[in-house]
Amino acid sequence: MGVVIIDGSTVRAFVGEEEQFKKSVDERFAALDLNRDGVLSRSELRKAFESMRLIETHFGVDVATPPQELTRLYDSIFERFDCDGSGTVDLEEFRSEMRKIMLAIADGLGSCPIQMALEDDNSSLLKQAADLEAAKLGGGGGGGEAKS
Ligand SMILES: [Ca+2]
Repeated sequence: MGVVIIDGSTVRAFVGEEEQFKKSVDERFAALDLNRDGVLSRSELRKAFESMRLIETHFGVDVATPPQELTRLYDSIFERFDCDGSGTVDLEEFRSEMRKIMLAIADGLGSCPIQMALEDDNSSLLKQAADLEAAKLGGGGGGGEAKS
């Protein structure tokens, strides 16, 4: 369990690193595809959001939300991901929706840094965003100043 400080620009910079972001999202996808059929089912995606804890922290929904409410919420998330209505989420759909979600989080955070307690979970995208920024700051003279 660690604490990181992130704001909108941290998250946006992470999403902006095309290759790194894609790699992170792809790894996430692979980890979530429990039965390894190359697509995410409704329950696989639900597990993903439960583990990312985005619902509790960023969708304005109380943690004590009744289970049927949560199910409805997760269903609506699934339908957002499943653009073509195929009943499963493929890698392309996952990538594009994760990008939108991360950017929405970035907008939500704005320039107001928040402290986040993160589980010891290296697959957390927000933690990776914070790590990326830390690596840049600590990298020392590598150029590549953040542009705004
Ligand atoms: Ca699957």
